[in-house]
Amino acid sequence: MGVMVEGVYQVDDPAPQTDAAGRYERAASTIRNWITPKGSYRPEPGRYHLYAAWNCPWAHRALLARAALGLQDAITVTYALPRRTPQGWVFDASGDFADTELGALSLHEVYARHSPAYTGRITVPVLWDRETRSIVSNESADILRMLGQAFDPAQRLCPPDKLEDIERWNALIYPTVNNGVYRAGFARTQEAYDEAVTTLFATLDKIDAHLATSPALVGDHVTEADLRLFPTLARFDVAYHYAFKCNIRKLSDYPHLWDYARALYALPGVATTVRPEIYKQGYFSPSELRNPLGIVPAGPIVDWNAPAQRSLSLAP
Ligand SMILES: N[C@@H](CCC(=O)N[C@@H](CS)C(=O)NCC(=O)O)C(=O)O
Repeated sequence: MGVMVEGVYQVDDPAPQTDAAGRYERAASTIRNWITPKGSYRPEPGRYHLYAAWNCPWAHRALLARAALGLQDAITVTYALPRRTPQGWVFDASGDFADTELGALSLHEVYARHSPAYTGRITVPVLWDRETRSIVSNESADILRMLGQAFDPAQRLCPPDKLEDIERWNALIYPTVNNGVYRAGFARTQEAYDEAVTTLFATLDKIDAHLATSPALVGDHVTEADLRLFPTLARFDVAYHYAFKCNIRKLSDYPHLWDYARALYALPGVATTVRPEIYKQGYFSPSELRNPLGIVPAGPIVDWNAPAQRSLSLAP
């Protein structure tokens, strides 16, 4: 993937993504505006458009918020082709991967429409505002939070009285699990990998123990914390376990975590956001470091439709 400097897309990415000890470091998001009732970006159905990619777990957060809150009609989506190209994320001219909003052929064109002098990485998800013709945000955590705040008067994904617990789980799960799988997969030294994989499984063990007695991460109902964990779980056995060497255990080896993951999958709308075959194609696409021949493995077969013992829903 390349990077944009002063509005010019550079195919060769000069930015180092690992530190001196070989640890992977994710670049900070660059555009972080917020939808608010009285600001420039107001919560109006039909006003916003999401740029996503099926294989991206960060974009998956935004797709989950949209599905869980029933915002499919209020917020439209364009999906980038789920593979890496020298031009970064790209779109087809027509079909399932066409940009129905701006007719762009690459995501860097969308960033350039937002700001002709844009400098930074070209990442999904992007929340685009049709009215001001600008990007509201390219930070998935903010998009998930703001969709819940702006489009759900009941604030079910992040109830104020649960905020502290939600933030506590988020603060543990982001570095060790969501980004932890990348820290394992993109590590450039044995030590960096060992550190990432150990902390990843320590957190998964802890969550599994918690879910033995708690239906969801925070109490009985689904919150933002669950929607942030789910994208990593959805990709775990088909992608991270093998492609990123996160193989101490599989998700399906964890009795409670696996039951909980299937209960989240069974929430209305969630299954439509999960594409295991696309995850495989994406994570096993040719990579000089990780998969030079680009051969995509056949398995494992993961049965997401096996009924869960618990049933989960958003708060009433
Ligand atoms: N902070 C961003 C990270 C998003 C991100 O890293 N997306 C990846 C895809 S999974 C991407 O677009 N990478 C392209 C690049 O870094 O050049 C967020 O959470 O929204």
